Order: sequence, then C-alpha cells, then structure tokens
Amino acid sequence: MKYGYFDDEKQEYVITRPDTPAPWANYLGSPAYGAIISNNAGGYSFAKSGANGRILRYVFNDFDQPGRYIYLRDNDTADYWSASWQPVGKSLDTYKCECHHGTAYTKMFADYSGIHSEADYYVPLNRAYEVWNLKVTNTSDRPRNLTVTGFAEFTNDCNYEQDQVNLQYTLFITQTHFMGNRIRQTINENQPGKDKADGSVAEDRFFGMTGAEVASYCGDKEKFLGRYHNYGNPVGIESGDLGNELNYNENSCGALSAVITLQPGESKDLAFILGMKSDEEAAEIVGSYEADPEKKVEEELSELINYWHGKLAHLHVQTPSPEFNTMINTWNAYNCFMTFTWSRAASFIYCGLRNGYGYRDTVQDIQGVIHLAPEMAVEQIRFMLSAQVDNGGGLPLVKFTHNPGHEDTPDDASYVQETGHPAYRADDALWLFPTVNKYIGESGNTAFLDEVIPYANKGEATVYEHLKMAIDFSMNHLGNHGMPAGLYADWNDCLRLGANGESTFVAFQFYLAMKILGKYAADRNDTEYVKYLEENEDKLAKILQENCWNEDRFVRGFTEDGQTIGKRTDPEANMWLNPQSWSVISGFASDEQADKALDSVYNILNTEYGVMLMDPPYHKHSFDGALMVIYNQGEKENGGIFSQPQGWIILAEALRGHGNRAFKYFMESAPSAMNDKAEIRKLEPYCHGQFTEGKASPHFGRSHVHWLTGTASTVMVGCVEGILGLRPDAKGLKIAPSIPSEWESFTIDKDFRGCHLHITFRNDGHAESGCKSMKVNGKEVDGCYVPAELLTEQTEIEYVIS
Ligand code: IFM
Repeated sequence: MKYGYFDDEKQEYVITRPDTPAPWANYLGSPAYGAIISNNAGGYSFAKSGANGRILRYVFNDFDQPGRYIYLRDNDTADYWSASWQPVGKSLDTYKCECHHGTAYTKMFADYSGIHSEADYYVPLNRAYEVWNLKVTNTSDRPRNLTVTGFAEFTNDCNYEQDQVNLQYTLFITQTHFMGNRIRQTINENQPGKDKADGSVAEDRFFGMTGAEVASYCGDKEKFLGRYHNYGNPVGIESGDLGNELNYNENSCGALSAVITLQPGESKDLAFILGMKSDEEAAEIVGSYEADPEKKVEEELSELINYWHGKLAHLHVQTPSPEFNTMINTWNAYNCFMTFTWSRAASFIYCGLRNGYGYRDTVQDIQGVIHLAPEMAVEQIRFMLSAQVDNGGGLPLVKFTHNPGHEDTPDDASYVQETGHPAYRADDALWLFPTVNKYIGESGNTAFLDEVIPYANKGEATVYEHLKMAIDFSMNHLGNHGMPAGLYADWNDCLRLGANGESTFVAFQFYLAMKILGKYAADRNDTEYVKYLEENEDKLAKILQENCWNEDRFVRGFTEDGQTIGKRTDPEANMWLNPQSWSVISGFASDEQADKALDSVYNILNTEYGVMLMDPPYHKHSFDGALMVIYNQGEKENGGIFSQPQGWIILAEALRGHGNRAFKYFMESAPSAMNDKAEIRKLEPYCHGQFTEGKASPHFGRSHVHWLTGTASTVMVGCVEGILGLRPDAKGLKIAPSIPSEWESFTIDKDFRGCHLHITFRNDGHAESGCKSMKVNGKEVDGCYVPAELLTEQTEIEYVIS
C-alpha cells in the first residue's frame, strides 16, 4: 500500500494519505533549536537539548499527540477542522490533504468545505524559534467568516522527565500572561532571579501570532480543551471563543484565535511563532513578522531550501533506478545530515535523554557526509579525536559538555558513575581510521595528519600520533589467541566477549586500520613504524587464518573461556553477517574466502527485506555474554535485519565487483523501494530505521527506530564507494562502479576539491563491473584513476564499463 510519493524535483516526500501506518516525521531546525514534526503535525520542540530544553510536550509511545495544531472554524456553521488531518480528523471523503516533508521544512495542504489552507512549518536558518505560517484561501463562491486558532502545549519544566512524572512539583510552577500578540509562559516566576536549582536560568516561552488581531486567547490547557474533551474537539474551538483564560498552576498552553472574513478567492497569511526567549526578545521576534508575514516567510523558506539543496547538490546521480536516485540525491543524504547533526538525541523513539555522543556512532555518522561536506566532517573528526583518551581508546560516551584535556575516563569511577559506561569498547577508536582516510581522500588535505589535537583526559598529539595510539590501544588489549579482545562490546552492543575473549569483527577492523596507517607511515618515511605494522599485520593474518575460517564462513569470535561463537555446527547463531562483510572490506579475505563467505551470507541470511544479522536467533543455546537473547527472536541484535550492516554487505559485494548482488541488497533495504509496501514496513519510506523484523518474527518486514541510525552513513558509503565506485584517495579519484548489469548508462555529477566532475558511464555489454576505458577531458587515462593534476574546473569524464 502506498501513502505518498517522492517529488524529486522539489526534493520533497509528498504524503497523499494522512492515515499512515506510523507517524511519518521530519526534522526542523538545528541543535540550537530543534523540532520534530509528523505528517499530522504531532511532535515536539526543544532548545539545545531534547531532554533538558523541552518546550513542547509530546506523549511518547502513544498516538502522535499533541502537536503544532492550527484549527479552522466556520463561524456561520460552527463546523471546525484542522490544517493537518489530525487532531480533528475529518472524514477523508470530504477532507483532502497533503503533507510535503522537505529539507528542514514541512508543508500541510488541506481542502475542506471551500477553504484551502497551507500551513508551512520551519525554523528559520540560524535562528532559535519556529514559525507556523498559515495561508488560508476562500475557494468557495461566498464570503466566509472564519476563526483561525493556533495551539501549542508547553511543558511545565524544561526537563522532559520532570514534566512527565514529578507532578507534585511541576503542576505548581507555571503561569501564563497575555502580552497583546502573544502568550508568555513563565516557569518558577516566583523565584527571585528565576535561578533554577541546577544553576541555569529558565527562559520564558512564547507563542505569538501576526497577520491579524488576537480575538481571544487561552493560556490554560484544561480551559482550552475542556474536561472530557480532547485535542480533536477542544471547547475553545467548538465555541469559537477561547475565553481569555490564563493559567496559574497546573498545565499551561498557548492558544490564540483570529477572526477573519474572506471574500471568494481571497487569501490571508497568519504566522504563529514559538520559542523560548526573554519577553523582550519574543516581542522583537514576533514584531519582525508583522509588516509582511507572507514575504518574510517566503524569503526564509527559500533561504532554507537553498542551504540544504546546495549541500545535497554536491553529488547528483541519474541512474535507471528511481529508488536509488531519490535516496542518493536527497533522502539518504539528508538522513546522513540528520544523524550527523542530531546523533541519537531526539526522535519519536529517542526521548532526548542521552547526555552525549556515542563514540562509534558519531565517528561512523561523519562518513555519511564526507562526500558532501568535507569541511563540516573535519570539524567533527577533530572533536572526536579530542574525545580519544591518551591510552588510545575512545570515550564510550562523549558528554555534550565535553571539555578536551579535562575529562575523566572509563578508568575513573566518576566517569562510570556519570555516564553509566563501565568500560572501554573494543571498536570505538578503530572507526577513526576509515573516517580520517575518507576525509583525506575527499579533501586531499594530508596536512590534517599533522594537526595537533588534545586528548580527552590530558596531553595532545598530532592526528597521526592519535592514530598510532589507537593501534596501541588494540595492541595492549589482545585476547587469548592474540586477536583484539572483545572488551565491554564491539560494534554489537549485545556481545560481551570479555577481556580475554576476542572479536573477529574487531580483528578485521584492526587489520584495515594497520593497512591505512601503514600507507600514511610510508608516505612520511616512518620506516620503523611501517615495519612494525607489517609484522603485526602478518601476525594477525596468521591468527585469523588459523582460528577464524570455518569452511564457508568466518566465525564471530571467542569467549573468555574458549568457546567459539558462530561455528557452522552451532545449533543457534551459527552464521553471522558482519565478519563476512568485514573480511572483504578489510582486504583480509582471499578471493576464494571472500566469494564463499559472501555466498554463505546470501544463501543463509538473505531475505526479501534485507540480510539478517545472524541466524538462527538465540533462544535455547545462548552463552552468558549473548545479551541479545533478551530480545524476542528475529528482533534487533537477536537475528533481526539490523539495518546498519546492510551498507557493509552492499560495499563488500561491490568491492568484489558483484554489482547485481550489491544492488539487490540495496533494493531490499532501501526505504524508497518499500514505498508501495508501507503497510509492511510501517516506517517512513524516505528514511532508514535501526532494524527490520527478521524471519523469526510474526511481523517479518516491519521496521523500527526511525531516522537516527548509523544505517544512513553505512548505506551511503556502500552506494557511493561501492555501487557508484567513487573512491578518492589523497592523490586523486579511483572510479570503479559495481552496478546491476541491466544498467546501460548513467551519469554522476560530483563536486570534488573545488572542481565539478561530470561523469558519463556506458555499459552496452551489460557487465556488473570492470573498466574498459576512461577519458578525462578527452584524454585516455590508465587504471580508471583520475590523478588530481588532471582535474579542471569542469571535468568531463567518459567511462566505458564494457
Ligand atoms: O553499534 C551499535 C550502536 O552503537 C548502537 N545501536 C546498536 C548498534 C548495534 O548493537
């Protein structure tokens, strides 16, 4: 079943049926002021922190309420509806609507009883407040008398949990005031200086309206809704008069009504503005929309669109696959920017309670934007290097208040107590290698390796030395066979292999890390270190070959007490995805092993909705460190189709030149490819989820945990480096696509180091990969490699696959 379509021209997803199987969301704003909005206007807003700066209330795990509601009422008939289908929820026979989710804005269009409305929701670029602009048009042939009401439900406390649970306190601390064109909500107003217990100063919230006089207002939620009413039929809307009530205790809100008359064909713009500012600033902000709200809104929306579309335009593909084009050009790319910006901070699933960045998540998220915004990426790489401890390990959780050079580490009880992270993880710092390498490839900025960056706890070092320390960390934490120890966990949060147990996945990461650093060391004539790395690489390779290859697969690892995890004869979890894909990505597997391991993945783990993380799920034969057994079979790490590894298997197949399979895996897991199966996937067809329920689940194919997932970056990398084969290194660009053999031609437009590349591919012979010839600006080059010296402002590349 289909609920909408991709408008690739406008880079919007258009929802044509509002009764979607889950709230389909969009992100507005930035960490300074963030807002999440669903296709039915549900969602919440916050300043700086989803947990501690919460402004709008939202009930998680419920039915997507409350939200940013705009009600319309026909004062001649007393009939009323909302600018989004919910909360009033008129019959879809008579109420027609569309929701357009765009890049950092959402538009709701509705037509009901001869009235057309367009509500535009956005946070202006670099501003810390939000705008809901309603353009209402009389499309009937008679004058219409309407009341338009905006409603925002404030939290009673900036801390989301306090607001929800500490009612003996929070019900007695708020007041609202009417300020002429806005409601002002104060918290702890009675406290001199309004200094909060935690030392911060609470700011007032405001909800203002411009474009018409306020006809009536309400600052008290219960008065607005009325007891035994709900958001769909508030008494203030039914009656057409908000009663000019304010709150003193209990729950506050901002509700403002305007009464307008529209002649046939006439339109009017009303802007509602919401934020958390001092009253003086609020007055200024609301006032700035007074002169010409329509013009200001238009300008602000174009500014936002230009900003985001400008970022996304740095890579544009035109292939025979609309599902691929829309993900690469818009939605997967935008998803990468959202994970880069928001980490795992706030969504309809993440309530905002995380008080920092996960090390591995963040370092991986960076990879997804490197090809579009290397200058943004490097800032974040610097930040993450400053969260590396001087022993080479990463801080498992990097606090939002991170203070490089002064942080406690997992070796300190204080860190453990504050963050809840008791120990180092085996993989965290190893993610730095591919991320730094991709950045250097994209930018050509090898001088980055010499930049001096502090460690998290004390001291500082060049980036090159930081990387050496990451190698030392793994070297100093080896297990029984001499492979990297599993420590508290590797990429798989649910796998506790322990201080002497070992992870094959981390061993492959470590192998790749040594290869990457080996190249840098050779370029710098650090010959002793090159030798050291080569020796250890060989040693590790031998250990891996002797212990981890099991006929047609690599095992997952070893427990402290010597049990092998992921043997083909194990009754459960005998086949794991990540060691197979990473054996190829790391460059470790022989050709024969690579093809066998990838075939095993295909034959044993693949499903129509993607590849399961492992199979069979743990049920009766788990071991002590197999925490995933807490999940139902087929869910999450227990045999679910975990989404992030889909990117790695796409990449691995592509690196082997298996374009058909790489693309098949892309299609199985692409949200866009599920657009007409939305009743199965349930999640938004334009963003990734954390996982899809596996074969063992009665809800096989249903996806969960929208938007904020490392999948965005791994699938992006799998597609850009793998399928499209764009593999820059410090000296130029290697092009090695692995495509479905049915593609006869496609084009890529890419901005690269200040030049624009237009690449046309021909594949008349229907191959999956391989380079027959390549011309750069008309000149044949060897090895399908574009040396940086050949780049011109407009570089034309003609590539023949077969
Ligand atoms: O790798 C982790 C990630 O850090 C958090 N979500 C789950 C993934 C797999 O366990």
